[in-house]
Amino acid sequence: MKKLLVLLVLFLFIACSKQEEPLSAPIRSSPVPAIPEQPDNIIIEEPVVTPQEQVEPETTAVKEFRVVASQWKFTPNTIEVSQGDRVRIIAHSEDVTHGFVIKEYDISMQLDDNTEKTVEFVADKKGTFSFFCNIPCGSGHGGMRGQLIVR
Ligand SMILES: [Cu+2]
Repeated sequence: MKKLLVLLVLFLFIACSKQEEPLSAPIRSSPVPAIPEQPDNIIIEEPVVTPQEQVEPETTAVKEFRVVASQWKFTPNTIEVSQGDRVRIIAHSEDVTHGFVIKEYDISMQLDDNTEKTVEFVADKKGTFSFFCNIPCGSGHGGMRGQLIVR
């Protein structure tokens, strides 16, 4: 009888300890695979975001123009942009000191011989605007003009 009782107690003890194992086992196994899966997903999503960021600078790209001033003209003498464009004008003189002025955009640069000057602005006003030399540079100074066209 004692052996039977000992066996019964042992059986119950084993039965009870087996019930505890399945409870603790899933808790340990489930968080372990879940943690590496999440960082993997985040890493995969990040390169997808990067190409979208590369698209944005294209739409807000700067439209750059290089203007050469010389007696008595600007080359090119017409600059065409769209309203809202960010415009960069890099200008220099090939000979004597000239000016580069667009009154409506508050732009005024003195262009000394072979020294580049840069101005950047947003073409927010539509229309045709004259640019001209405002520094007396010789007999043709008065006709030294060009135009900025904002469509
Ligand atoms: Cu001039």
